[in-house]
Formats: sequence, structure tokens, C-alpha cells
Amino acid sequence: MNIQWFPGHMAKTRNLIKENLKLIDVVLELVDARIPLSSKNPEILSLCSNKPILTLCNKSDLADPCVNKLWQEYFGNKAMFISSSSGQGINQISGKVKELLHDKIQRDAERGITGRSIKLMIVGVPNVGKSSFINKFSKKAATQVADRPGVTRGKQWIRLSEGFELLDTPGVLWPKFDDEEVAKRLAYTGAIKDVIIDIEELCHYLLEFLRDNYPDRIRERYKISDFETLKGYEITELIGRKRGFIVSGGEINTERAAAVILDEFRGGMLGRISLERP
Ligand SMILES: Nc1nc2c(ncn2[C@@H]2O[C@H](COP(=O)(O)OP(=O)(O)O)[C@@H](O)[C@H]2O)c(=O)[nH]1
Ligand SMILES: [Mg+2]
Repeated sequence: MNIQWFPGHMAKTRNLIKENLKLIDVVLELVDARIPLSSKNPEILSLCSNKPILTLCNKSDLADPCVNKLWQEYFGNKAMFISSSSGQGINQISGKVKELLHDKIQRDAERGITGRSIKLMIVGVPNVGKSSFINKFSKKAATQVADRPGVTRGKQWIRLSEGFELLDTPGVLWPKFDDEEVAKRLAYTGAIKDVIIDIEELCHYLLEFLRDNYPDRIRERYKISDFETLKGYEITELIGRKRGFIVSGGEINTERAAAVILDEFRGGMLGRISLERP
């Protein structure tokens, strides 16, 4: 379904990550807090084999805070909710990483190994915020970018405070493509390009989800009512009419309406919404 991930590309990414992993103590797996499961790479566990993984649910500022709480209970202490745009939660990451490595740090100390830096790598599917995260995380804590000789040429380590080092290039993982529901959720959040899924169809499904889960948001944003029993395409028409998206002949320009609705959803104008619950 997602044309940018043909098998050759996947094999290349897989090898690249495997190679980098040798140097890494903890993998930071970025997912989208609005769709924590759908935005996970299907092979993350086998890809990272024996390395500890800390799941960072990014864009938590766009997700429903009540649903974030449910996910936090579901994941337990293996996940954190953060926002790479506001910086929320970023300061707690280093403490969490040390917690995850507690046994290893203790073992090392008993053997007299101290002062080793803890090496981190970011992985995640497209558009979850990897670049934004690296930017924010390193600005908060970076002292310098080190070009380390001896490892793969050109590999850059960002030296952070408290003895952390972060690989400056993220591992770009492929999303799940076998499940249509998952593909739709990825498309709503912008992880899969619209060319792959018809935007009107996408909008209809989104409106039906909102009708069932967040009806007040539709009411407030689009000033429409009596849509609770309507189908997605009928709600699109209602909104299109309200907004005056009319073509000559008096028909509603549903394509334009769908594009605007999706844009507004992605821009956070419908408020904080989670598309997936535990
Ligand atoms: N609201 C919000 N937007 C974010 C956050 N993190 C990233 N973004 C936005 O998501 C989009 C993709 O981010 P980017 O860092 O390029 O993702 P990447 O493809 O994983 O590197 C950009 O428009 C970012 O501004 C976040 O925590 N909150
Ligand atoms: Mg990027």
C-alpha cells in the first residue's frame, strides 16, 4: 500500500539499524500518541532483539489527555508521553533510561567500569517527529556534536549532559501496510501520503469516527447539528454547504470540503483527539 517501502528499501533500512544497534544501549522508539499501536513498526521487537526499548509517545499535545492516561496504564513504565514541539516530558527521559539500565550500570560499576557514556538511537515510522525530537532533546541537553573516529564514517554523536550520547540520524522504519484500518489512521496523522488513499473516503471515515467519539468537536467547529445518524459523506456535504463550498449548478464541492476537514484535523483545530484506545 505504501509505495515508498518496496522490499529493497526495507532490507537496506533493516541492515542499517542492525549495524547501528551494536553501538546502542537503549533504543528510543518514537510513536504517535494519537495512534500508539498503528504507528509502531511491526518488526520493532525482532529488529532490536536484545536491546532495551523505551517507547516515546510523541505529539501527546495533539492527543486526548484522558486517552493518554489509558495508554500509560496499558504500557506501564515502558512508555512515556512527550511533545517534541512543546518539550513536555523531554526532561524525564534521561532518568527513565537510567532506570532501564539500572542493572547494567550496577554490574559495570562492580567491575570497575565507570564513566562510560550511554548511547541512544531514535527509531520510528515517517512523520512521527524523529527530527523534531532530536532537535528538541539535544537543544535541552547538548554540549557538542562529536564526530567519532573508529565507527562507521560520518556517524555523528550528539553529546548530551549526564553522560548521554545520541545518534544524530534516526532509524526510519516502515509502517504496517497489511491492515486497512491501520493505513487509514496513519493517513489521518499524515504518516502515509494522501495519494495512496482517496481523501474523500478518508474524510468520511474520520467524520464517522468523530461522530461516534467526539461529536461535540464537530458541533463546535462546524456549527452543524442533527448529524448523529448521518453517514460520513452526508456530514461532509453538510459541512461543505455550511462553509459555502458550492460549485456552479449549486452542487457541493465535497472534494474541497474533505481536504479542508482533513487539514483542520491535522492542524489540531478540532482539539486534542486520539484515534486509538487500548
Ligand atoms: N503538535 C506536535 N507536532 C509535532 C510534534 N513532533 C513533531 N511534530 C510535527 O510533525 C511533523 C513531522 O515531524 P518530523 O520531525 O519531520 O518527523 P520525522 O519524519 O519523524 O522526522 C512536523 O510538522 C513537526 O512539526 C509534537 O510533539 N507535537
Ligand atoms: Mg525527519
